Amino acid sequence: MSYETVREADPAVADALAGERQRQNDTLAMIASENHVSEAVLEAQSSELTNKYAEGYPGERYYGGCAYADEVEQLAIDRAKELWGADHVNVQPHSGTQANMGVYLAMLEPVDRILSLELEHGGHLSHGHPANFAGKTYEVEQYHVDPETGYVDYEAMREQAEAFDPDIVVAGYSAYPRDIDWEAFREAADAVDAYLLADIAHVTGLVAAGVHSSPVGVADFVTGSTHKTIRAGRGGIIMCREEHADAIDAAVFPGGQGGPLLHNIAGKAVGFGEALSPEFEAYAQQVVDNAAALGERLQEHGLSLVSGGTDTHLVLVDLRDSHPDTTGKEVEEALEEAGIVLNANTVPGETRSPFNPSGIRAGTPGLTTRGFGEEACREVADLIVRVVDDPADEDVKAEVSDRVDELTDEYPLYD
Ligand code: DSN
Repeated sequence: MSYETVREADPAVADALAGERQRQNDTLAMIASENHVSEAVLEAQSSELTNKYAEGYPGERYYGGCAYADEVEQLAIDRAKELWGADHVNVQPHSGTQANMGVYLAMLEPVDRILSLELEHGGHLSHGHPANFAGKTYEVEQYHVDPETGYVDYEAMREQAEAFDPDIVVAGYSAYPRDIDWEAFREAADAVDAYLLADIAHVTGLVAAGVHSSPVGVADFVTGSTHKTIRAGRGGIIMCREEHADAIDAAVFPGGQGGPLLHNIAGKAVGFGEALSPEFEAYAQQVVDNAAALGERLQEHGLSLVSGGTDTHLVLVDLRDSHPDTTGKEVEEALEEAGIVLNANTVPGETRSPFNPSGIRAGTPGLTTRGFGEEACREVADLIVRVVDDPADEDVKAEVSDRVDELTDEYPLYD
């Protein structure tokens, strides 16, 4: 996409936009929640639908002039139903957090109880962190991963559910590298007559492609974001059975949001259309294969992975065993200087502050979109380890940066 018109109108913003495009082209995006959408999704997201108000749902709007808005939203809904096999889909949530908020608003009263995974064990703020509306509005208890294995401790979660008697159990995470036993959560929720919410924000694309187990049909509600592994327009989504459709729709609008962001919904529709192609299944499988290759090579270099590996698009490195004096933030900053962008992350049993935690999280969706395969990901692991071993060494960072330049030239992104 060219920013010529923006440049004429507003050079300062055009400089920043062009700078960001260059940054994405010239660096390796390994933040596990990020990806690179297609030019078609970019174009759809910047369409004139940004001008349109369309409170309501297709065919039932509170404004005139909604014919094309209806078409676009219905396409997004229909494609999402096909992708995930859901009975009912709401594509209006502005983000994954807004999607979770929609479910809570629909099904819970203030002070009702949420049982969810603790943030530093891989959970998400919107699952009930005290700093988030969910933690302020509901009574929250959190379950954990087993400190030995790094896997969700299903037995302890089940016992905790029985003791706490939650109204909703939340499964699905932001920094958890393993597949999820949705049925175990279903049983735990059923035993205490609670709803089950599966938040598949990170793995939407993997679930759609069948390379991660699906909670659709098992959980009462499935939420997600639409710009991570699924690589569509930015925002959120809620899926549920028909019996909850009206409650969910009313909770999203007018319950928690006003006008839908139809330009983003157009991007969702285009991205979902792309994800229905056989190529997307191959992409999702490659994302998982690449993460496995990345993780294995990091382990060969002596780094510890939480849970000992990955089934998904991400690896979570606990630096405390191999590099006890190095923090995740130091590594994040040094790697960014070298052109590899990932994030410092808390790890289970964290002993440092969340601002300077003991781990790093790395994902392969962005690299895979660029065309990286397993061999290239193994080389990226080698580059990461060179920097982890000595984050202050300027010569190492310069050498890694030179190699990143070659790789980004070899696997180009946007024109
Ligand atoms: N911020 C996202 C992540 O990085 O996992 C989740 O919302």
